[in-house]
Amino acid sequence: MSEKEKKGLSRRGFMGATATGAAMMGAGGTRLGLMGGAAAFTAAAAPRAAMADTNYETPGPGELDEYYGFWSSGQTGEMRILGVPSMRELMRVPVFNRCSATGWGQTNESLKILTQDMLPATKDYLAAQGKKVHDNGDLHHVHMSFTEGKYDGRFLFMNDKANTRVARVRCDVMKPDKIIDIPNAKAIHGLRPQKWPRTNYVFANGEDEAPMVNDGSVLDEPSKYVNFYTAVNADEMKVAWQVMVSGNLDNTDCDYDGKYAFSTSYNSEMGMNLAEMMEAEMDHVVIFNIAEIEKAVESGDYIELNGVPVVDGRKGQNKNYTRYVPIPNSPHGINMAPDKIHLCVAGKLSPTVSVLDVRKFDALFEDDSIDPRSVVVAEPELGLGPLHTCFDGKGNAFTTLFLDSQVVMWNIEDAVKLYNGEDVDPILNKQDVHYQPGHNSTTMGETLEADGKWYVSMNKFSKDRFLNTGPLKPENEQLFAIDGTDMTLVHDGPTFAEPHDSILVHRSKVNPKSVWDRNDPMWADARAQAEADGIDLDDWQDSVIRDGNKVRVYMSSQAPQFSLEKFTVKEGDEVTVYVTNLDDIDDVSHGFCLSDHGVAMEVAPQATASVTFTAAKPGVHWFYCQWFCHALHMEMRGRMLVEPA
Ligand code: K7E
Ligand code: CUA
Repeated sequence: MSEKEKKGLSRRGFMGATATGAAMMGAGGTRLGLMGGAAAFTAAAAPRAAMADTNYETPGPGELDEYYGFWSSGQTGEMRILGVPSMRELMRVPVFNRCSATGWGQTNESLKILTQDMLPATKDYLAAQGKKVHDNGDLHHVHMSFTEGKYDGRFLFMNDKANTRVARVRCDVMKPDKIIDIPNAKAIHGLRPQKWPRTNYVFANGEDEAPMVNDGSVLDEPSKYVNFYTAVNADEMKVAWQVMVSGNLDNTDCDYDGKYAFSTSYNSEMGMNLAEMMEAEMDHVVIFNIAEIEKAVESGDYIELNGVPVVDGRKGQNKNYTRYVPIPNSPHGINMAPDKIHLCVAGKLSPTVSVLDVRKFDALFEDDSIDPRSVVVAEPELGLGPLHTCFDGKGNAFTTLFLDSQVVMWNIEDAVKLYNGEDVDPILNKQDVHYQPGHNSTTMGETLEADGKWYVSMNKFSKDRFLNTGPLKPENEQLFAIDGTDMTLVHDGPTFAEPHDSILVHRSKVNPKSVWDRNDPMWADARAQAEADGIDLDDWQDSVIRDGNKVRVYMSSQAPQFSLEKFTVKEGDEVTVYVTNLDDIDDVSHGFCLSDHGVAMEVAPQATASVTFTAAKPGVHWFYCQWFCHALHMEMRGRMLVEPA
């Protein structure tokens, strides 16, 4: 028996280094200079302390994970699905990006979702570039729809900071069904679904300030710039209302009572360069009074801008739409605890997390002479560069420390006691992570069902931790088992850009289909076109329909054959190929790839997918199935014959 086995460690347990020696180190200075941050950047590797004794089994081959992890991918623009605790990557779901494998961004079905809610100005801009859609996205935050503070397994919502969009993914098939442009706002960053009574709204932060009407009539006059907070109607995926605010907006969250949403602002100064943005010691959290804003929209106290009611919630407007709570300094993450009471705001440039008691917010709106800081009930110093906080559902919080490259576990009630002058240390544990953590998440931690079993640290840098891949290094994510106040590292692995944020959802909440329903709305247009062409999509004869210079080719796929071994078109024809996958067996996906034409798409079991292109090259062109489906997968091919014009 090996040493490892004697200790009862799992195949992953050997990585469990509980660096208790590093715990309890005091926080640094009260205010971070930029150079201090740079110096802290070169933190050494974690001290490897005693091996963990606990045996944390992760699922072996063929065993299923207990949790789904829904990951954002930052600048890659896709959503990823992982199994937790194995940390196996299960799927990549293209959303804002162009995907070679699935044809997302090329198939007619995906183009419809990507373009139908695009603003006219976006369409015009793209047309001027000879494009229909953006090829990039910056997907920071994925969150599931809620009913009464719990995940309800219907939808996932996510933002695109790069192109100011919000998307919705259907959990039944794990594909987007709505992608909308947000008017007026610039760079949607923070995003949260309403928790109570259900997700009627998705709240979305505009990060960058710009002139209210950004048509070139105002340029370098920052005093005229504004910023917008957006509430999207989550059922219709239409903007319900916006609030004009002072300062930019970073992250957002909302309460468990359905009364308030709130955002951090790291630039209350409305500065345009780094020095200006860092000037003030205090920035702020903006509190949005949902009922008051709804009343304003009903009573007409708004201006309409690009079809959206915009309520004025700027500082000094003296109305009950917003309140501004001063917070040190450039606050970033804002996270509502599942105790329904405490809101944790990470200071970023301040070593503190400010804890706000949401029960005190009513008073602020009833009497605007009350000091807004009266809602702060704790402000523990936790370490350098606090960014995001998550919860174990047992009164404890975990905050990432970007500059210290650590996670700190702390007790919320003890932090409140400390703030009230009692002699208690709220810090329970500190663990090194590798390196520079941004977001973190706990199992079910942003819901009333927070169970405090696993903790994920999403780290921006891996540095020397893996084989060198050249100047561009992978990022790193780490999984800790939580046991009381102990944290044990059980997974440590590289990922491509970028493990930005995640939610960890118990698998009982999510139940996707294995095979598409034939009548799925995804290909409603294809169905309508087929009907117009006299074809029953569920039971058709192969057809090539000519309609002027448009040609529609209908075929099916069944392993290992396409129903059409060839079709003929003329040079210059606009060709649409519809493929219906008649296989209804789990996991028998086919594809349609037309060689030398840049055309490829996925056709999962029972799906119909279509793609349109111009037959610009006379000659013989092979199409083939590009999803490995059968022993005769290579033989699954056919010819497109293009007659010269
Ligand atoms: Cu979620 Cu990076 Cu977009 Cu914090 S933000 S790290
Ligand atoms: Cu069908 Cu490969």
